[in-house]
Amino acid sequence: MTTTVKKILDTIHIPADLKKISEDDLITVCSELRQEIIEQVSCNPGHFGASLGVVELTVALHYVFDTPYDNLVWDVGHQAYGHKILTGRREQFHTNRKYKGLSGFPNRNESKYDTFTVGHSSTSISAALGMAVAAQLNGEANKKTVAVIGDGAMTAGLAFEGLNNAAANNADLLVILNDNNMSIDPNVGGLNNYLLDITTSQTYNKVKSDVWRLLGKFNRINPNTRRIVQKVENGIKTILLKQSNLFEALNFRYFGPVDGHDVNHLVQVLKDLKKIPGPKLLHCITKKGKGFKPAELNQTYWHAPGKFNKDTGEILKSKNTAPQPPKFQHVFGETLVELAEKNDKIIGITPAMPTGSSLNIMMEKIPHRAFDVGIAEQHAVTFAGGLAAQGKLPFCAIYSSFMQRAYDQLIHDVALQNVNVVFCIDRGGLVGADGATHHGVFDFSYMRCIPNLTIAAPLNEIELRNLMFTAQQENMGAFSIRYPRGQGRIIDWKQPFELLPVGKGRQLRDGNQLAVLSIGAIGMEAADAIDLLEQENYSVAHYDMRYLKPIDEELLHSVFKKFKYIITLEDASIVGGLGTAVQEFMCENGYYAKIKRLGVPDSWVEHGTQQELYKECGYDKEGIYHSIIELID
Ligand SMILES: Cc1ncc(C[n+]2csc(CCOP(=O)(O)OP(=O)(O)O)c2C)c(N)n1
Repeated sequence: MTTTVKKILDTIHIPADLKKISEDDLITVCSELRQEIIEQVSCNPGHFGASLGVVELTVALHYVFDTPYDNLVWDVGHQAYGHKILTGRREQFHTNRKYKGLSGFPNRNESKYDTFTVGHSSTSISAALGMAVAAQLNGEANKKTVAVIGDGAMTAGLAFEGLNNAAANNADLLVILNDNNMSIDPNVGGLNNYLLDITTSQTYNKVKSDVWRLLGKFNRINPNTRRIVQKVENGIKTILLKQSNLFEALNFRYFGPVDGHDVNHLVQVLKDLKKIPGPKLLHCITKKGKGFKPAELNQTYWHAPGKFNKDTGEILKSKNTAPQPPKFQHVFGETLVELAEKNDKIIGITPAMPTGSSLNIMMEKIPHRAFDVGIAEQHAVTFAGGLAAQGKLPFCAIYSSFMQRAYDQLIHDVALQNVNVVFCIDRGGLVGADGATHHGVFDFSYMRCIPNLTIAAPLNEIELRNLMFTAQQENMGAFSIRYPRGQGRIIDWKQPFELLPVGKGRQLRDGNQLAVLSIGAIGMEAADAIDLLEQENYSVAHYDMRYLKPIDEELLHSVFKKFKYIITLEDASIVGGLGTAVQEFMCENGYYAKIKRLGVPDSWVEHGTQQELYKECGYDKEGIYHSIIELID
């Protein structure tokens, strides 16, 4: 007979249940929660190391604070799996990141415990401050607000804007700095060095202990004298700590560093901090991947691994050993090095995504010309503007959805300066499991209105190489090349470079009943649909526009002269992109055709596989096939 031992975790459905557990049992709860995350993510892949690193913090926070009345705000939200499991979602957790399942990030539509929908980094301090000020205005003096932010996310300007404003507001806000000395890749920059220094610095710790020793002495003298010297004492403390602590200098009370894996100590510290009003920061030291050795040892890989064996950590690879086409990201990374070796003006820039974007290839081969600037998209773009103003040619690799952060910099610091910067817009289109926060569907629309910006999107890996080759020619100005997440289709992608004239599209297939005008790699779905239609004796023409701006007007004149039915196809919002551009052209030139625009509708698309989402939006192969037939018949 087998007996199953009931876990304490089985008794916890919501944080109120957790509060019934004795403090002595919290270590066991943490160990069970950690095991649960390992088991779940091993067979249903998602973010991993970050959630393991905050298990103790998660338990301590829900133990001490009265969530959801108190506001708990997670930064980025990729570390919130433990939070999800403790807040009523353990049973559904196997649906994490799947179509119609749980979101991989905190989401306000999913749970009242998710106070803010996230996915992009560094929003937590500002959002939490907003909540704390709202509580103040509502007269809810007992309502507490906590933001949990990683050392990587803390490198963004937005985080500092929040800190700066919080100090000015004197709001009741606790910021927990979850410092694991890692972003996805190793964290970089002055702040990272500072945090390392503060953790290990003898100067800082000496100043701190001198202050406390001083205070201890004062506390032993008689009460009257003590009152008099209290002010002096506070003054000394303030001066000494402010001189040596960045957060104290910003008017935050700084506590720590503390061991973020000692759950009992965390509980005590949080209980104490709950009683202290005003802005305060608790510096916790944690280890990314804590409790799963392979994840502790290779933290970048285990940020978001595929399926793995939960006991051994062995990665479960697909059994298909046939050669695979590369990811677009890989083609970008290799091609950039190839170009940079010949063109010494080229500089590579990534805001905190060296591995994800493959800029790490250049960082390894030509380190002095490749920069990881931290989670700082705005800075990345203006930094590129500065480099370009001095004659360099920056290739700025930024994910489409993160580029949203740097809109003004794109306009003001690059396009308006009339300098040469190449934007390699990665993860363009629907990205899949990361969902609404990460879909790169707005770039065509938000870029198309910017004067002099060239906007291109390759159909395949060879075209990506050729567009990169074209963009680094003399005086190309600001040049955006966007490509999707994931694999292309061409194994033999390393072909000799070819110049692709700016503003020129091409005909992929002739036909006479209807024309499909596509841009980007999604054109391959159209090609598949047209293959099927051809077998059924339909005659459909296919044009790859290549450039959204300048758009190929000559090509469009010839299309409108010939066709009465047109489908535009883009893996992007239909508001303002290719479809809109084609309609504008039609109206301005007095043509008439029946146009169906395929792309992302004007609504939020959640998570799922890319294919599931293309289907939902009507532009997978079948969707395109049916749209064509509907229009013709
Ligand atoms: C604006 C933005 N840029 C980039 C990312 C991609 N990203 C997700 S998590 C992460 C690292 C965050 O590091 P940290 O805050 O230290 O958390 P950790 O993973 O170390 O726990 C990055 C760069 C993002 N989510 N948002």
